[in-house]
Amino acid sequence: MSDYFPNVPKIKYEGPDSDNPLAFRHYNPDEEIAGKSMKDHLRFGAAYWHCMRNGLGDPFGMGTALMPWDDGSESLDNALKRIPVFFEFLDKNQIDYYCFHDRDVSPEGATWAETHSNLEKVTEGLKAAQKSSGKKLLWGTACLFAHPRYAQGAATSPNADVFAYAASQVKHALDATHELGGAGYVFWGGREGYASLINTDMKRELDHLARLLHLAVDYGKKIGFTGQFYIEPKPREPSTHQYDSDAAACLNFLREYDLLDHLKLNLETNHAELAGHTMEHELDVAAAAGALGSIDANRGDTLIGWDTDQFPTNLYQTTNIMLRVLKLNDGQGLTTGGLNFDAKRRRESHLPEDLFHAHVGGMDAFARGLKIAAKIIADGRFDDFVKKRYSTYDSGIGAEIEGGSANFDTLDGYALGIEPPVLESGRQEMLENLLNDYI
Ligand code: XUL
Ligand code: CO
Repeated sequence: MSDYFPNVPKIKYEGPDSDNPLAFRHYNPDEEIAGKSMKDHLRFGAAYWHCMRNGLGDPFGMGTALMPWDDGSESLDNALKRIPVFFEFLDKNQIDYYCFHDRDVSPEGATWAETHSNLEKVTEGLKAAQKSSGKKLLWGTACLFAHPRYAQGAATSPNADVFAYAASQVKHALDATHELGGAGYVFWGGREGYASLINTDMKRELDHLARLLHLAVDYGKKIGFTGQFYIEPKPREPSTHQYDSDAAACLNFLREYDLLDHLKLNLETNHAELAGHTMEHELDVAAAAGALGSIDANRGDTLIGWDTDQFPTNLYQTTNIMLRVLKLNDGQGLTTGGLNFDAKRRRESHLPEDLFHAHVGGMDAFARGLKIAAKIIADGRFDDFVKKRYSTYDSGIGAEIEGGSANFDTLDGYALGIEPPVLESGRQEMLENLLNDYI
């Protein structure tokens, strides 16, 4: 194998006492936690767009990232040359999965037909790299937001020819995802929203967005794609209002348009925060609807109001996420989904090896979250507390309310016959202290 990262050895688990910054101190891929290896619980993925295509520019300045393997061109040749670099990175960092947008891996051509043929050629290259490395595709997606043709939306553009382009692009991105054995396919509606209602027919735009998703589901069936479709909520950026603004808005949309059987949610921490929620709120909303599918692992910055896509390092967040992941699907955890690092280095961290420091830190933060969450669940103190808090619904009048046999007349009679309710303490502070003990 060629060596694009000569300063970086293969990252190994060295245990908590290691002072080697390019070693895992907590992520030990084959170690069993709660009946499963860490790598099978965590299903880490890397984002092609951030690792290979993000030059680390910001609104005030150009990119800083050094990528000596990249000639800076939008040629097919350059696209093909990035593949071995990315797979060397995955191998050295012990990351089993990856995710991509069609336009990250493969450039637009001079014609639309050439654009499709570029993607087919790159897909062949990715397939060969997957085969020789054993790495897998967690999900693919189409970039329906960067090109100027999508300035007014893709599926929600007022222009039907743009809808046709978007459909055509998704068709080919799905073909590529299917060819690569992708476990999923994501829709993130980057431009599916509005800049102003003054010129917008919202109902028609939502109908069109649902139409595109139905067409994708139908086409997936036609080609035998058995992966999971996801929709990724995010508010605020880049439109004034995004139709997929948070988990609840996505679920309502999916229900209204009969799509809930076909799509789950891919939830991202920074997006939850921009929506004014915690990530655990978003996870609980999705899980309650049976629609929690996959996770884009990152974090925001409370002092900055945009999607900073920082690498996850906050142990409270990783613990809270893993508490929910461990309970998912009756304790099976993530099935088709994974923890995809939709995260980028800071503009100051411009050297190739910073990619590794970033991912090692994120993986160790989630490994610790996993271990802490497994211990919390095994001890059962939080679960017991919450169960007891609702125990008045386990029998008597509570069971009648939950079971549906109580009505206003019986509840009125019951309330008249008892002493005024006496509440138990919610004990929030005691539980927060307990959480600190585990962390
Ligand atoms: C944008 C974002 C996307 C999706 C995939 O904020 O998170 O990169 O994850 O389109
Ligand atoms: Co994302």
